[in-house]
Amino acid sequence: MTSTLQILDPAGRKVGKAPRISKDVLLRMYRAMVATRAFDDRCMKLQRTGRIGFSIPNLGVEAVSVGAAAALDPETDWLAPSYRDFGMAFYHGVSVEAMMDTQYGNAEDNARGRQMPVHFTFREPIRWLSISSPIGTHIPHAVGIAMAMRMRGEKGVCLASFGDGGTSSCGFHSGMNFAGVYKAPVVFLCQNNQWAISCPLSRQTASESIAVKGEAYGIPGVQVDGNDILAVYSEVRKAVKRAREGKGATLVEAVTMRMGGHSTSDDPSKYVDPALLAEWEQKDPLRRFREYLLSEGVLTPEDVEAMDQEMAETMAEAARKAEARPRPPLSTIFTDVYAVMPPHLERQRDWCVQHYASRDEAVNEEGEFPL
Ligand SMILES: Cc1ncc(C[n+]2csc(CCOP(=O)(O)OP(=O)(O)O)c2C)c(N)n1
Ligand SMILES: [Mg+2]
Repeated sequence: MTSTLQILDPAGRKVGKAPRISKDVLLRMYRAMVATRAFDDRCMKLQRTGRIGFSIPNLGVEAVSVGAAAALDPETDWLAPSYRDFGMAFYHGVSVEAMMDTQYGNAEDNARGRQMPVHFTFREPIRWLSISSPIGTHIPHAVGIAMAMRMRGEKGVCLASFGDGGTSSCGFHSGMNFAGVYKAPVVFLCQNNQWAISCPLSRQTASESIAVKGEAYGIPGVQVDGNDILAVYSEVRKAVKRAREGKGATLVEAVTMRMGGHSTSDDPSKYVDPALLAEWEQKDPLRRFREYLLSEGVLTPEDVEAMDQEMAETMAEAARKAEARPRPPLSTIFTDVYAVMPPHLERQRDWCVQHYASRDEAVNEEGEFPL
């Protein structure tokens, strides 16, 4: 039987052996969780008021992303995250402005608006593989990154994060199998939030747990309480250490609950029992960690209030700035594919920009598209 590691109970009391973490890192973890919740809240409001097109609720799953991110070393490691991992970016110090630029798909967005909102890509402060919409395709990519690092003699580890639905993808099986055979320095993190859009876990797998699936590939699988950031951190840190020492991959299943919809295009009230949400609200990961930090004297009630206010203002300000930035010029849909653009693409680009300008569709000389 799979057992679930818990270090903090839902009231934030220590019930297991807490990993040694400095006060600075504990505070950094807490800040990243608060930032995630505030960013999520602002993005939901921006989408509901028609300012951005789309977002992915991260409510309730913050401890998984932040706890795992805190176990990685940005000097050496890679992240291959899912779209429900805002906390990984915040923990590693990605700026709120850079995140908001992607939400708006403006000219400063790293993907220049060619990805959907939430599909972040960053080169720094940590190497972050561009998020892919197809479920599970990034899992073998992560194994490939890990293998490449090993072949180059680098000490890095790659962490792939995916959902419970992702474990039914071909990418999950081929990635896990390859990593098992070759002992790739990779960590598989499954955010088991009970749903794949409206498909419940009971329809996703007949296995007793996700963690147990590791066994079939010769990979250790562990299950942690995903609303307990210390439990997530503790197991992912062990998995990272193992991978770095050349002992191969680990599958970490973090059991949590998606407290919002799948995306802003979803209406979970059609299929989620409110009683289930009420039950999980009692296990809220942010409140749990806050209670622990207050009881340990790492935080004061005044710090909590000041940080909540600071984050809400930071998110609103970043949204104002991102909204004021220009859209990417139309011509950029032709860039960033070839190092040297082939002549036929140059001709198509020139035709495209001139065509829209000639139709008087408010395209400026930069070719900015009238969305
Ligand atoms: C290959 C593929 N099939 C279907 C979809 C449609 N789709 C988008 S998200 C999603 C659910 C994924 O669930 P899970 O892996 O549990 O992640 P979660 O959204 O819960 O974080 C599905 C089916 C897709 N993007 N890619
Ligand atoms: Mg899921």
